[in-house]
Amino acid sequence: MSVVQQIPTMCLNCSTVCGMVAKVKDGRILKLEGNPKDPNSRGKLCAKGQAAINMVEDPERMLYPLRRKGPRGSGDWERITWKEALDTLATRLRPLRQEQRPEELVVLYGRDRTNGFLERFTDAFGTPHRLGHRGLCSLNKRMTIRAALGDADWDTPDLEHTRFILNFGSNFYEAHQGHVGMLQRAAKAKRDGARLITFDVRLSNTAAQSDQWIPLFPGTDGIVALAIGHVILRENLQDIEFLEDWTNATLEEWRQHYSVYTPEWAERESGVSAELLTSLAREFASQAPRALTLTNRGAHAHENGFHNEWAILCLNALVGSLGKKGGCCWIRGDVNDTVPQPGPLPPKPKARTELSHPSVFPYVNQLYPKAVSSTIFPYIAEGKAKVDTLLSYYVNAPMSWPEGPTFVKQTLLDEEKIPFHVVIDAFYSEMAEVADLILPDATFLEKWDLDARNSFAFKPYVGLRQPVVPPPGECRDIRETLIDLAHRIDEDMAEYFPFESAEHFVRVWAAPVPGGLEGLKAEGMWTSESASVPYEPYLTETAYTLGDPNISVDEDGLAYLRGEDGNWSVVGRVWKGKIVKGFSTSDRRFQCKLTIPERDGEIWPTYHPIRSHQDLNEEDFVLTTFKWNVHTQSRTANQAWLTEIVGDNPCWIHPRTAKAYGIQAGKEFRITSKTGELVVKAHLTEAIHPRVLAISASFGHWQYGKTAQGKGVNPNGLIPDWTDPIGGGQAWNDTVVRIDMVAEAAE
Ligand SMILES: Nc1nc2c(c(=O)[nH]1)N[C@H]1C(S)=C(S)[C@@H](COP(=O)(O)OP(=O)(O)OC[C@H]3O[C@@H](n4cnc5c(=O)[nH]c(N)nc54)[C@H](O)[C@@H]3O)O[C@H]1N2
Ligand SMILES: Nc1nc2c(c(=O)[nH]1)N[C@H]1C(S)=C(S)[C@@H](COP(=O)(O)OP(=O)(O)OC[C@H]3O[C@@H](n4cnc5c(=O)[nH]c(N)nc54)[C@H](O)[C@@H]3O)O[C@H]1N2
Ligand code: SF4
Ligand SMILES: [Mo]
Repeated sequence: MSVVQQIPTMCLNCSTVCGMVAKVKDGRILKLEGNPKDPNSRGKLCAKGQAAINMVEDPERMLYPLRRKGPRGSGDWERITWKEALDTLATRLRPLRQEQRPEELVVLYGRDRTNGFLERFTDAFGTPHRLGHRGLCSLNKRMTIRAALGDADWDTPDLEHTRFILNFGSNFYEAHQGHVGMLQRAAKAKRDGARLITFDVRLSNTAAQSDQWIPLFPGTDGIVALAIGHVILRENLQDIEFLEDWTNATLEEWRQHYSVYTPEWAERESGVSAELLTSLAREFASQAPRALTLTNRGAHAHENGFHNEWAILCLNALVGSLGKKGGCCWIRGDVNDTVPQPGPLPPKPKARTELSHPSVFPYVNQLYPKAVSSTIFPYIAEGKAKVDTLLSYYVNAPMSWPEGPTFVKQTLLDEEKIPFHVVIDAFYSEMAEVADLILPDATFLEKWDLDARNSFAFKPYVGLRQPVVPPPGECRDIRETLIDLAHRIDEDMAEYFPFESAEHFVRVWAAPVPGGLEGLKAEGMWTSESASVPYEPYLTETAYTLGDPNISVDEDGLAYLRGEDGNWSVVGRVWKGKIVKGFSTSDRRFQCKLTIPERDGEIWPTYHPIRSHQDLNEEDFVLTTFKWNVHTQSRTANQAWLTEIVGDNPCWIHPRTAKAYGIQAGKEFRITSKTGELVVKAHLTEAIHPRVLAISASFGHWQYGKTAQGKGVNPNGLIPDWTDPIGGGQAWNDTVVRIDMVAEAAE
């Protein structure tokens, strides 16, 4: 009699990477459940995680390597062997190295979570072009946190212990990176009496679970935050000690900068009443330090996103809740911080190109190189970068890039600009459609990884992703594909891939984890109990003492150590007679002022109105696109259990707006923008700002299998490629659209 095996692994139906246990019988997955040993998700899985069985069993999986027969994009393919496929690719790539032009290999990746393996490949190859989707996703926020705090590029709010949450455009009950860990802690805090206030242009499921939903005009989160700061300072509610000791300005300077941002000005811009903003400021300060802000793409996916994020982060500094219990905290979350990549590691390519370091984004190049995404396709199209081969992995640019179905798809079809395109995918995606060679990947339930993310338990941990069923057909784990490819390219590359299989690689990588790979195979997770991160990490004492002849302190309290070469380097700040670590910034304090290459002099968080919103007419609206709890951007649309829950994306429109245009519920209408037009179905709802139209992402596939096709619309043709000039993030939520006409009634 066959038994049911319980195999721990990690979900990857989105990038939250929850610990999971697969119940498997006779080589089939019966059920996917949460792994209670995951300190972050604590045994919970969302609907997407549970539905991942649909992904594994998708009858339209690509099972064999395919080579294009007809013109690119024609859909005419022939099956080839792995040997032919990898030999073709190696033969194409080898000369790029031999002829010293390795940068002509461009690797584009999405939310792949190979956590360093793809980088090993591009580094060993010698190309600086390992380019991702970060600029489409979270770059403005990460830039702000890195610039102002320095220690991390992401916040980990201490939701469990908080009393008050001011949420600016994070939909953490259904999206946000890490929401399964977040929302259960926020829900507990709410049960314990905490209040949650959500600013959103739409009544998201998070707004619906909040004590108050405050609709605001798009792109105005920054001035709302600045006005809340204004009230805090005007009414003397700030944490003076924190400001004076741990920010790089005096209270007087803070007061001066914030004096112009009156709640009345914020009301005129955002539509949120001055009275409400004043009372929120008082409540936020009165609950501090157990008060925090939350943000995500609602606040930062704008051309002023960097400043918005910064203004919001500064609220935590103002009331002294940075790094405090129940406040705005942070912890590094990369698995490589806990278990470093095994050697031998290739050197980092030194070349910098316009594609890897676009010169119009000097601050991004300084703080977060290779992260601007919106320049990739325009620069390739304009010939600013010479491409020989594009290798795409886990990314569906024609679906999910701005102008994806139009300009991006056309660029991908251009065989002069992109002579060869190889796609590693598990499904026949819109990216695979425009490939020359397709290599079938194993899905996450069939492959190996170590993974982790910033933990809301504030404990570093390591999780294992292991195959719970074998890959079907000839599908292969990408690690094995890349090991094999490296060995076929040349001996020098092979040197960095001394691994027999993906399992062998992960075994070597996991060796430093207590119990090693075998321990992880049994438990799925290892959590470090000793290294739990304390509150106030900036007060951590260093090993240096005042009076040491090799230590010198300047008039500003910065402590320097004289190295063996005689040079002095900053090691901390003097605080209450000790040398403490401080923040990882140039002067070891939180930065409310910054010097950036784009501007002369110092800048503070400032309100920059969205330029295209300045002279909107009556008939102009702002388009928002958003994520549902049961879908990921483009990978879940073929998972039938999920499309049964949400299988369409009509356009949210306020009934007053609809009435003015004669649009009825369920009927079609046309919207246009400067880059495209789209016919959508109307979803009439008061749960949206009257000046906003909202369409969810995840639909409108024209490939990706029968379940995905024919459902909803893809709004990305409407959304121009437009970027925050400082943060480098795509301004998704600024798009101006018009209601053009009322089309024929839908069926
Ligand atoms: N279910 C699900 N979860 C996911 C993902 C997924 O695809 N699906 N993807 C993961 C990834 S990669 C990401 S980046 C995160 C994104 O996570 P979030 O940023 O939390 O989600 P979004 O839906 O992109 O945007 C959040 C909200 O911003 C609102 N909004 C739009 N404009 C404004 C504005 O001007 N001001 C304010 N205050 N709000 C505004 C939208 O209505 C929306 O509700 O989610 C992660 N988790
Ligand atoms: N309009 C609009 N556009 C957006 C957003 C939005 O909110 N609105 N959000 C943006 C954000 S935040 C992000 S992060 C991006 C994400 O955009 P994408 O990176 O395109 O989205 P994913 O859902 O991660 O799916 C990527 C692709 O990975 C492939 N895939 C799925 N499973 C596997 C597998 O097992 N192996 C391999 N090799 N490939 C697989 C599939 O082709 C899938 O389409 O989209 C951005 N685009
Ligand atoms: S949030 Fe859901 S889809 Fe994302 S990793 Fe966790 S269970 Fe999987
Ligand atoms: Mo994202």
